[in-house]
Amino acid sequence: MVVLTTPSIDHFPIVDNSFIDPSLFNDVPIIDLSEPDSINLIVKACEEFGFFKVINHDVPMEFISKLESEANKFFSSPLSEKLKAGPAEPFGYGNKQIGPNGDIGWVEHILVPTNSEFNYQKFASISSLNPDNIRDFYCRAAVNDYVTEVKKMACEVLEMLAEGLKIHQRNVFSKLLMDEKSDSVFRVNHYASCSEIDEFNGNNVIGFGEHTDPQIISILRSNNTSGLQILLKNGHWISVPPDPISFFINVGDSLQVMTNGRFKSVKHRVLTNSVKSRLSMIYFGGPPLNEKIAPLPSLLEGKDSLYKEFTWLEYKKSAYKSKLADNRLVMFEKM
Ligand code: GA4
Repeated sequence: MVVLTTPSIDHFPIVDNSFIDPSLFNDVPIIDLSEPDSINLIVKACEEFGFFKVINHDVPMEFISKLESEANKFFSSPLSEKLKAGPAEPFGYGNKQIGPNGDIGWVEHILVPTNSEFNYQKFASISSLNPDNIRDFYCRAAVNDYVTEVKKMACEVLEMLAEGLKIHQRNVFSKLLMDEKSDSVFRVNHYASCSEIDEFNGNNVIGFGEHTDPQIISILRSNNTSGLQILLKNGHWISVPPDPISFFINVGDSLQVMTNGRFKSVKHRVLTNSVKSRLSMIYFGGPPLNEKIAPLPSLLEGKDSLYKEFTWLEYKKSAYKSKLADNRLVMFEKM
């Protein structure tokens, strides 16, 4: 039997509200996918913020709503049911624990692999996970329909980026997500409303601590509850107004490397809400494990690479040894 011990509320990381800029980030770059002129805007957004919002996408609202209702059903089911998805190692159900190195947050989540190559049986033999339970969530939750559409949109965005960067091969980034061995993952986070924040004089309990995403690109959709913040270059954390009919996209560490630092992988975090619960679903588009991650030659423009060469597997292994807030790219930077 899996025993899940959850840390007591006094051990949760909090944010001192006096350091938070109360204004909302109303200048979040908005990319209209039905607008051909958006290519330059998208490049600019990746350079300035590593973050933008996408509207007029073709992901059917019915897939989004179906998955949202399945996810709500899953998270409101008894703990004993949720535990059947297996402990998050890393795939499965996690409650308050983030990653294997002691990070905690006011969140429960489920993480599933997305590639067709993934062999549940083989995975089960190297972990304590029952493959039927996680496969059950995967099917029940209509993840497949949703992920197929979101991945299509992610590829479209990556192809616009390649074009905006004047890279000859338009699918240079998207082919990594399309590869049947692509190591992309899908996560649903549920942040229950956290009334305990009163004990901290109104300071917010952290749902998911500050971090950058290791992959190429992350596509996030949330319900109408706020909580997501991004770190601006001026060092201010700023709250992103929620928008359940749009997607928020951020540059991951791997795309930062492939563009030799021209695009920035944005630091972000999630604060809990005292009244409403937040549900977010994120598709993390990653390359195959054996893929070499290095700046694209056409983007070097005679300059040296800022990074030592590494494979995605090497990066991933080192990421799983790190703490959430660590800068995972430093050890791959050239002196
Ligand atoms: C952050 C982005 C994704 O949620 C994730 C996370 C992963 C995990 O929770 O298993 C990590 C974290 C994330 C980065 C550093 C390592 C790995 C927890 C952690 C401490 C699924 C991912 O790919 O990297």
